[in-house]
Amino acid sequence: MFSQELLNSFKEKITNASTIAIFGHESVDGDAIGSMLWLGKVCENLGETVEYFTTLPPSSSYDFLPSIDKIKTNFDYSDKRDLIIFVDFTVYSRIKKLTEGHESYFDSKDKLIIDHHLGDENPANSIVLKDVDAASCTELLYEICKETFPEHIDADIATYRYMGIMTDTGNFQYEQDTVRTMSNAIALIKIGAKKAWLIEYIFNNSKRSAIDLLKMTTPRITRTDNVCYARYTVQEIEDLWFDKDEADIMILNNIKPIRGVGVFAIIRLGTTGEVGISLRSGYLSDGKRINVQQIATQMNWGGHIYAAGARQPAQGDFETQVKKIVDDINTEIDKQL
Ligand SMILES: [Mn+2]
Repeated sequence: MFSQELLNSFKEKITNASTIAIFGHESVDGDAIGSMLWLGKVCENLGETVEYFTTLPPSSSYDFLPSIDKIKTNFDYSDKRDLIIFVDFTVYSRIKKLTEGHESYFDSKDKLIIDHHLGDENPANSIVLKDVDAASCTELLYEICKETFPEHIDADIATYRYMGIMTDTGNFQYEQDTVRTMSNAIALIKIGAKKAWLIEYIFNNSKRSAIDLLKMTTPRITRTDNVCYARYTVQEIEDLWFDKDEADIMILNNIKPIRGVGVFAIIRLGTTGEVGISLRSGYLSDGKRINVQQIATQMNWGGHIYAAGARQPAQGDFETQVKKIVDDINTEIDKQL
């Protein structure tokens, strides 16, 4: 846990601010959304003005959350904000669309950063609370908040925090310290976190066009050596009213239980000339697991040991690029075997 000094400065920064902008990383997930909305609610409870930003709108799978429409993608760089908070990421490049060309604006602002990702350099003028052993940023925020704003943990906030723990651990599959994560989850349930409601909307709420999505993507499922993968273009799935988060869950739910595969990958061609790659660690026949965080780091991004992501510019024919990516993943897997 953090030093009392660091916790005090966290509390001081938030208490003394009056206009706060909270940022979540690109392609916000349940953990980033949960972290933004709950920390924002604490600040709102303290009477502060809070705005919420990320680079792309959240997946429509989060539309059920009451405050989701508070998250905006257009930031106006005004001087009125006296505190900027990054949750679930550390470096500017994770919100590149908002920071590029505006580095001096962000450098000059007081920043609080709460994160659980490895290996990032801290930006100027920031107080950083980082614990890479935390299974989710919301879990970390819960532990920080218990020490700093215990009177502000209510059932709504507990629900946001539980959502982050639940989604980042794949509903308690990926945590590294189970006692820590389960203890935090139980504490949140006691405060009133709506577990059944979250499960209903996050895990059991797919659209009927999922049938067409599965018909399209299932024949494409391929295994090459230690990688099982599927590909799609974002245009294809948008035609079926899906976004990438929803599509990935549908596809991964079907292939991830398969034993004897090192890595599951979804490779998608975006509409803006980028190829995105989602990686999940499987179980090899001997039970060994591959560190996909390490693979993603070699491919330009990162994440966590059992779930990570990467991206690269689209180059030429998509299917040829997919095969090359799969070869690269297999090469990285071989280094770990
Ligand atoms: Mn996270």
